[in-house]
Amino acid sequence: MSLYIGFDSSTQSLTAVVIEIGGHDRRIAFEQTLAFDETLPQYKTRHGVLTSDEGRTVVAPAAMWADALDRLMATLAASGLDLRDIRAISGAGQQHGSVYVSAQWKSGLARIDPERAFAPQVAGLLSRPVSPVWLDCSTTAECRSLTDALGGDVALARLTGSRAYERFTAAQIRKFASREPEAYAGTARIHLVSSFMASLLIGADAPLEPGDASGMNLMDLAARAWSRKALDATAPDLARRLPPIHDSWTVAGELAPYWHRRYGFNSAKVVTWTGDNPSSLIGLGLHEPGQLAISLGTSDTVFGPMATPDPDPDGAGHVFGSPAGGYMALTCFANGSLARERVRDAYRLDWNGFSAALRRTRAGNSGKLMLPWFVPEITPHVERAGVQRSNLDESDAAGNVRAVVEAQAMAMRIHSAWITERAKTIRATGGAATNDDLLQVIADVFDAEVVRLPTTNSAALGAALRAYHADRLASGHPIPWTEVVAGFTDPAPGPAIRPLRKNVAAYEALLPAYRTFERLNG
Ligand code: XUL
Repeated sequence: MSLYIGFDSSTQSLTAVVIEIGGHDRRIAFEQTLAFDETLPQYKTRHGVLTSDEGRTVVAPAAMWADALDRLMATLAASGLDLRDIRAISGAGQQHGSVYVSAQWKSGLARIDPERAFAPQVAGLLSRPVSPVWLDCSTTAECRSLTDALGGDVALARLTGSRAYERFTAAQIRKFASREPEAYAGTARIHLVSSFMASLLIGADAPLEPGDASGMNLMDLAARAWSRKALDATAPDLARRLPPIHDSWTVAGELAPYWHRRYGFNSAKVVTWTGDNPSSLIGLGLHEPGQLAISLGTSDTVFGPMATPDPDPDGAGHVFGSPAGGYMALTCFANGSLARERVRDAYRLDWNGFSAALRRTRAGNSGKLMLPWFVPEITPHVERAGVQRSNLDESDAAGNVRAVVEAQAMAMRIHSAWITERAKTIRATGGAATNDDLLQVIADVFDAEVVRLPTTNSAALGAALRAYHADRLASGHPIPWTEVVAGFTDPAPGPAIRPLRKNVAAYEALLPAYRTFERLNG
């Protein structure tokens, strides 16, 4: 039996999924999530982040992520799994977020003391205690400067896969370097969440890989290497502060002595971590262009594999490197579960009540529309939060529930047409993918069958599968991706959610009105 651990360090939680592989026997042996707000209240986060009063600056304490890793490793060690069977570990991080560490980082990491608490020792190695995360939208001015320096939106998207985005790491680094030059000067390394977490596991500086590095506006996407032009336009002397970019299947190192001494782990390979969406691509078993997935998490994302790196002609979506090689296309919506929760809470519902409201109302919502921009929106680009309603009374609880879900599904359909015009099947993942009524709206709006996999933790599963793939490669027995994912990414038994003819027709009729409403306000 061999065990492979996959982590997902996401916005609101850290998840571990362990897969067990023995010949043709394959199963998920362990799955657990640690929610930051509840388990680590001392960091005072709400939904995993610290948000400024005006809502545009959004950060998280990097020490909290280290603390969560330490606790989940302790849970894994006590779970009854045979630690001697763990062959490799990998992970996924929320994309774009950056961690700033001092010149003591490398030597300090190697000397982390198993007799003392982990997180405070890591905190002592940071040059900036908080990390800007993907919800931050405070860098519009920096985006403009970068765009100008790199020849405009289209040129920047051709070079890096995306036009300049507030949450992307280049704009965040530029803001930090210009507003806090001393702290920038004291920063020896800038990690992404993914490479920071991998570094903690190996007790040394871990590399990046093309999947997550392509969320920075700094990587030449075709060359899979840093773009000197983009680096120069971002901040002084940036090249030496960034980790190297290696292949996604690179073994970053071995599990550090801290983990052996503190919790009794044996040696295991640690494979370079990637971003959460690229990891989900693997965890959902997507390998052919034309396939499509929807992830319903803190953010909602629509993504799929892509053969060539052709940027979104509308400039809203992104092309990332795929951790399996090749590329992936993605469109991201900031108002995902946060917006659904805001509507649920505004009408004092629980998720059952939310679903009941969906069942009580009809597809098309009698023309009642909402633009659910509870926080500034990424797609379409909306700088200031503000919910808009059309034909919809705020006091109409069920109407508002249906309106938020329909708006999200219609926005996803419109803004993912550049990825694939017609997907017959959509793979759904993320926390809200357990809700059949919500998935029915997606099936009807896309006129596509929606399937689920046995776990909604596809980013963590993808990480465990990447660990398996890299372990086979490193031991001289490589296997193709179809064989890596076999038995883990087949749709869950039970009926798929099929589009209902009359609902499909209702949305075909409503889509133009929604599109106009969005254009006028976005
Ligand atoms: C993708 C994005 C989000 C985060 C969420 O571009 O910003 O989906 O990766 O963790």
